[in-house]
Amino acid sequence: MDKLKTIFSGVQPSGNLTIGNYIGAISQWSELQAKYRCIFSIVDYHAITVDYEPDDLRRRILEITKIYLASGINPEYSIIFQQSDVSAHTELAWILGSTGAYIADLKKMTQFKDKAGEKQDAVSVGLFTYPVLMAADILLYDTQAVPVGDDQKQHVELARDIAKRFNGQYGDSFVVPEALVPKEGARIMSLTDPTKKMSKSDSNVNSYISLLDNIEVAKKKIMKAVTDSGTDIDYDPVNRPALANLLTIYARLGNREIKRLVKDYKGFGYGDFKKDLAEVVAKFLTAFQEKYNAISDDEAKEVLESGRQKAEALASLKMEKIRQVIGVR
Ligand code: ATP
Ligand code: LTN
Repeated sequence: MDKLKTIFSGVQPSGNLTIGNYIGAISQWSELQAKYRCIFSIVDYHAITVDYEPDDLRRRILEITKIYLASGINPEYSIIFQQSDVSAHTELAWILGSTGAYIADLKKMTQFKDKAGEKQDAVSVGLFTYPVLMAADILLYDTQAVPVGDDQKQHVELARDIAKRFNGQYGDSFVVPEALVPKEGARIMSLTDPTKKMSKSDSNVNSYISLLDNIEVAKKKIMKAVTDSGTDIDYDPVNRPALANLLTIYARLGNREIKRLVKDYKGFGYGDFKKDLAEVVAKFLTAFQEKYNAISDDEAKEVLESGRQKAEALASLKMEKIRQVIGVR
């Protein structure tokens, strides 16, 4: 029998998850779990690389666990666990940081450049070495594919390079992973500025729709979303990126094809389109939040504990091999 392909992905508990996170990453995951061995982590050690409040972090870890469950990730098929529960992640990150990862690579990372901005020397070392911990997350489980949004492709590429270098130096030890990016919706843009990606840490709350937003608030955000010049409904990401973004959201949350939407809205204007989109978003959020609210904290904690045991078992086997090949055993 073929060895089952392994899928690994994660989200940092660093803000209110948005429909961008859902469309770009999480919605793919539940589809994959029927066919592959899937491991989904709440990557809490990534979330401490920028300013945060410990109480918020604690609350968000459970919140994201519930969001995974409400998105259809089934703990009977998939492993759901908290990164800090399996210390092999930070151990392997140290090893990779000392072997396959180079400073020159990390300096090229767009996310680091964006987040550090002008003050590249005054941010935490963790923000800089963040992709090495991410590579450890992935490589630890012999992952073949990593379902993520477009912005994380570069980090997965780096994990590939790190794996190849390590394998070159110590012999075949890691599977070289690939990013799995959705064809449509890999980069949902901000509702207030279609040149920026929708981000849960944006200071302007109107730029994103959180999965847990109040329904009326979410509808207003859609109605207020910026649009391009023009009046008809057409899909043209280059010249009309704001409308293209709204069409993508409509298609993905409303289960419709963009081509079909463009046909259906022939003769209608932005106002009608946005009103319908607000309803599609409201319907999606209502159903999502109903599932989310039905999950208790205790249930989420149990899921994390059972995931911890499974992930720990896989990770400790792998670490034993890695310790041997690098010569500390
Ligand atoms: P932050 O802006 O706080 O860094 P984020 O919103 O980018 O956070 P992450 O935790 O970094 O969220 O990302 C979780 C997953 O969601 C990743 O796979 C990422 O590629 C995906 N993702 C994030 N934002 C978007 C977006 N706007 N469109 C599509 N996918 C996205
Ligand atoms: N950096 C990712 C979160 C992340 C991740 C991972 C994603 C950490 N480790 C491993 C996939 C696989 C982000 O979305 N910001």
